[in-house]
Amino acid sequence: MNRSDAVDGPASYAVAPEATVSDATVSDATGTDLLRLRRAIDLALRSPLPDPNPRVGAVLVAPDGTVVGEGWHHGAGTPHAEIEALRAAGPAAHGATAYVSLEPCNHTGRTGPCAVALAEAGVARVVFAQPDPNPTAAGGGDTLRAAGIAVSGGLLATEAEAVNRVWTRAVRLGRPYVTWKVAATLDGRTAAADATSQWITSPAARADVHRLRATCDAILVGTGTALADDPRLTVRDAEGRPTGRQPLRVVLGDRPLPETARLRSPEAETLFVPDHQPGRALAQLHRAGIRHAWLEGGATLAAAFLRDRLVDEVVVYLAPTLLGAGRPMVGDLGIGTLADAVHLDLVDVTRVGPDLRLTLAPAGREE
Ligand code: AOF
Ligand code: ZN
Repeated sequence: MNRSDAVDGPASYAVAPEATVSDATVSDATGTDLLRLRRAIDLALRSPLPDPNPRVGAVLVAPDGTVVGEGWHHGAGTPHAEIEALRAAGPAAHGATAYVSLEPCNHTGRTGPCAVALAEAGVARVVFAQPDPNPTAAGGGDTLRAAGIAVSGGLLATEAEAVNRVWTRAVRLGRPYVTWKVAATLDGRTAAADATSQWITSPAARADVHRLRATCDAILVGTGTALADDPRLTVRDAEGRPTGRQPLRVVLGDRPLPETARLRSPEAETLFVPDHQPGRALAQLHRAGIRHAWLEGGATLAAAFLRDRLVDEVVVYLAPTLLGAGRPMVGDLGIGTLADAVHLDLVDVTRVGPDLRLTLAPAGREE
């Protein structure tokens, strides 16, 4: 597996697992278990992104070591990875060991509980990686144990969690993971004094933005920026044509947009959220299945999210240019003295054409 593909966003770090697993369960595992589980994690990478549901893979192995079934989740509303693998295995699932990248679910949601399906298929043992952080679905490991099935949980949990870095944090917080993206000059300007703002960064940096936008469920913009810049906020190719599935465009604020606004174009869906309170707006988006929100503008909206500690990641494209005057990168944060500065940890620095892409995370953030 290409490690850089393992994470579901630009950052190359993994979030530490919250649930701890006793040494007893992990020490039951063998080297073969690790190989099989790695295969399940590789299969999880085939699951679609973005999606309201996690990316999950499963492998069923007969007692003689033959792989009898594999599966991965194809997106919200479709069968879970375990069910895909059970269907592929048929009767051969009896007596097999199931390797799953996420703890089998315990609930009836869009589909039935996988823990019960595995037990009914006669699986002898279950090895899973990441414990399920979703309170509604967790507890599958205990259900399987109660059914007399041997269970090992938590192996390769950090690796499995990296595949669902954004989903995991969103589920724990009950709100979308927020990436604030900004493109600025070296002196932190996003527009010149006359308000011209196209194009501060290079075509290479803009292509990179479109690649990352495509991994998000929604793109957020304030009405101020929507009125000033008339953005399209779509995912486009180098020729400017919209490509494939488009993230939901979310316009936050109560200033009306003209009928001719590009955000009203049919090339992508747009949701208007007049609520001024970012926390409530995010809760509404979470209920709508949005797990990754990409915050694009502008300075006032970004400041509101930062003040409310609702930014999980910052992606800054820095152009090697100076303006000396013009629109600032971020609005008033209510900070009067250096001691109150917002600190960010630098997670990644990548050169993109003539520009730099910095990926940062709020310092000292609790997971
Ligand atoms: C998945 N795919 O392969 C597994 C999941 O909305 P539902 O009913 O499909 O349930 C989603 C929850 O089920 C999800 O949040 C996670 O906790 C659990 N396991 N989900 O979408 C899978 N194994
Ligand atoms: Zn399930």
